Amino acid sequence: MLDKYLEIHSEVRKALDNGDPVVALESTIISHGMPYPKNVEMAKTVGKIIRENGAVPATIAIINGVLKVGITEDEIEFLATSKDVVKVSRRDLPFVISKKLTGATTVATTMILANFAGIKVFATGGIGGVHRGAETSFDISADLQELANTNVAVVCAGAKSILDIGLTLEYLETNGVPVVGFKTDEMPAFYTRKSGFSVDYKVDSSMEVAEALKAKWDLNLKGGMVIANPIPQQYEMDYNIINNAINNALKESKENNITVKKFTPFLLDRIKNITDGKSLDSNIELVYNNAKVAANIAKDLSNISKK
Ligand code: PSU
Ligand code: MN
Repeated sequence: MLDKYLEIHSEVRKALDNGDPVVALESTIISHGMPYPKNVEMAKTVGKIIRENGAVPATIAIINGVLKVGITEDEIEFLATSKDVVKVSRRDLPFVISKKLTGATTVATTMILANFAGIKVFATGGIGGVHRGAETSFDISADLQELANTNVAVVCAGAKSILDIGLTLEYLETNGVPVVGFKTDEMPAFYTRKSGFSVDYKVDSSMEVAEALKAKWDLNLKGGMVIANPIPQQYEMDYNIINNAINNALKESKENNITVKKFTPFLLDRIKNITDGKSLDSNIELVYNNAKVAANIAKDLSNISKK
């Protein structure tokens, strides 16, 4: 039945059949998270980094209603330039398929499709979370419920402070999602290495993550894991500059009544302009850093699963 909807790239399928390491990548970051042409450059480079680190990249998207695991460079270019790409979360999937639309997958939807294909590890920039003011807006990203339910590990640079990081961590705890710091005790805040919040566990190697994932899934403890990997120091932003930019962007989003799907892309774009593009450069570098860690986790997981 799945075959009717799902198309797995031959190289990805071959790796999965052999139990070789594969890393999933999302496409919302391409279509809605970064401007052209940097989005294309980022998407291509991240694939290269995963290969250099011994895994096969699988960028996930929906093209004319077909769920694609592993897309071509032409398809990346299309997703990066077309204005008609839907931002697809779990609730959008049925209609994007039935109407044969083209869509970019969020963290939640990338996890769903990765899981359909049998991919266990996914690299991105940042996950969605509980937004500031969620007690009145109810704006909590569907990414968190997906992490609670779908068996895919997500390597990210923590949660941005456009979110309420404390509430995001509480939500994940309630839903049984481990949040681990990669070589850190502290939850990173995307553009900065520190947030003031602790993670549940500090890990010092990709093997430690792989062993914990294996135990989790051997025991059918359903759901994913957040591996929070701080941005490299040389690309980190100044705490005050980035937080001023975030606060200004939040104010503008209120004035312009930006909500729901448009909210995160609007904020990212405004923060980029307020910081003269510096936030975009940091964003790209942290994705590269996550790709490397994800490839290593995928390799270790593949090795211990083959034994
Ligand atoms: N954070 C980023 N860049 C992004 C996103 C988050 O720095 O592009 C995207 C991811 O695809 C994530 C989605 O899953 O935004 C969350 O959107 P929302 O808050 O609408 O659930
Ligand atoms: Mn939302």
